[in-house]
Amino acid sequence: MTYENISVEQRGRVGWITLDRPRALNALDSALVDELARAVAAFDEDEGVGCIVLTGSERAFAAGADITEMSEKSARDMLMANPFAGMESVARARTPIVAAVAGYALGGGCELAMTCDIILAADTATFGQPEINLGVIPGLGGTQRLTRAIGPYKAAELILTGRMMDAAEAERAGLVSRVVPAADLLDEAAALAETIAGKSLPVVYAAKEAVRAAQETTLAEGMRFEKQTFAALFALDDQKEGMAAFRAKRAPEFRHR
Ligand code: CO8
Repeated sequence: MTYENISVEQRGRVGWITLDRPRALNALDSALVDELARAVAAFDEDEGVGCIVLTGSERAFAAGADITEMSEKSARDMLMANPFAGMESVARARTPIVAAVAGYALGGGCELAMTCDIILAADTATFGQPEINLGVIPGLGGTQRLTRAIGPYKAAELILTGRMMDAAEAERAGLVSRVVPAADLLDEAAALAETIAGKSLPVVYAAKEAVRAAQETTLAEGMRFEKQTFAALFALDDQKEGMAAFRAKRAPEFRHR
């Protein structure tokens, strides 16, 4: 597959997707989002890939949806032909996705990072939902995912004012799992992704799905889902291997698939 707005590479069991539209700070236009959706789907279908890293440039992970492309659209255009439908397929991926964020992650860029499972931030990262300054509100999950991630009061402040937060504040707020020096971001993301990709793939899928369920269901439903999934994993060779390895005091050798 050829891409114009992203670059794609597989290193071992990790799939790398780099947003590469520097002239617009990786702003998400429909062409970029389509390519991103295709690349994620291709890695997601490949059992040789156990984790995906999504990153941008040193200056910007993504500075939002493309304002130039959007500015003249009508309400009808936006309702009838969602140009960002591809974001939903990123959100649906079974494979865990690590967002490695340096520079701006604003608007749709922050929302794209929140579509991923883990957000690792360089100390240069800046997060925000500045749509209010454009006369709109977040439209790709910002009002929902940011609110669940950092709580309603801080999310309201950011969404109502358009204020940006730096990496340290984002980590304190719980949006970011870890902040690392910018120069180490890709190495840290690689190490994290390789660790995940070294686990049993069906168990990783199950763990991701269960954590996602916590965002979408009630506690009672989520607990039921977890209990069923936990029990079902005892049908896998990898459960037998993981527990046998523990008892034999050796490292497990998961079959991965
Ligand atoms: N869209 C299009 N072009 C952009 C965007 C963007 N979001 N962000 C930056 N660019 C372009 C600039 O226009 C500029 O282009 P040019 O050189 O041709 O003038 C180039 O990138 C470099 O940007 P700046 O010169 O502005 O760089 P600065 O370092 O001065 O500023 C900022 C960097 C602060 C990131 C600034 O560019 C900025 O504020 N960008 C816009 C951020 C923003 O408002 N993002 C939210 C967009 S709206 C959104 O994401 C809603 C998504 C919901 C969609 C729902 C659909 C159903």
